[in-house]
Amino acid sequence: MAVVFERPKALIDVPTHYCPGCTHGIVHRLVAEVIDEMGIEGETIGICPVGCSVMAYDYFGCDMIEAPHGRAPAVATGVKRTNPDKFVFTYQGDGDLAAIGTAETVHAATRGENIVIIFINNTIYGMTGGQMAPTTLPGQITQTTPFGRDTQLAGFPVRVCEMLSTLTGTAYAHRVSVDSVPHVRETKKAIRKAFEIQKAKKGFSIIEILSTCPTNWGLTPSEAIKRLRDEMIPYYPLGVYKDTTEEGNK
Ligand SMILES: Cc1ncc(C[n+]2csc(CCOP(=O)(O)OP(=O)(O)O)c2C)c(N)n1
Ligand code: SF4
Repeated sequence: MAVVFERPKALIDVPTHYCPGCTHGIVHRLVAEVIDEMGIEGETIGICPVGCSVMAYDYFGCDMIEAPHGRAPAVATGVKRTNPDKFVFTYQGDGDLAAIGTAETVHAATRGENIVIIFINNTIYGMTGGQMAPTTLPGQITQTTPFGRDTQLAGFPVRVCEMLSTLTGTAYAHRVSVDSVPHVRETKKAIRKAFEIQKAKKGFSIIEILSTCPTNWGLTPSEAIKRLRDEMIPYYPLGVYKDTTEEGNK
């Protein structure tokens, strides 16, 4: 019988700790599939964040390093500069990347570091129990915004791809989603393109992936997908924000 679906080799065959319906698992699979297809598992070094994906080093078969909270782009910078022939990626949540790690992210982008950032935007701090993140939507109820995010008090959500696309050092900034099969396929293509950009030594790539946190949103997995589609995508439009490999977009 023809095999139509199997676990990517770059993912270790262990159960993950992610909650049922959490889309971290989908994104892990896509990154692993790209590593398999490019045949680069032995040449890839991933940098884990602090957040729900802190233990991604237990799941990816390539070399993995744990960075202090928010510092993954700085660690990736050092790893890539000392190992320029390796593929280096970070895997970060929105608390890690857009709160405590804002400076590291912005400066790695503006330096044009030749790394790939996989950015999971689930509009909340998942690991610590559901506090407001910089990406929390206006009106969204979290543990620290029990009456909904008040923009007068807590400001407005950060649109990371839009912000980083203004920086000359950014080669590729693309926002995707994992709410449907076509969008999952598009996400994989974007991840592959980012790794190809690194291979071609063209610089900094960020793939922002709109994701779910059913546990801290207080929703079932299918309700969480619906929220992603109905509430997150309108606020965070999908698309390519910068692509210096395209003519006329430098
Ligand atoms: C220096 C430091 N400050 C705060 C924390 C607590 N902390 C752990 S994970 C986290 C936020 C994680 O949220 P996010 O990056 O959005 O990832 P998710 O868990 O949603 O995937 C925080 C604040 C910490 N571990 N270290
Ligand atoms: S707390 Fe949220 S982000 Fe973390 S594993 Fe559970 S569903 Fe996923």
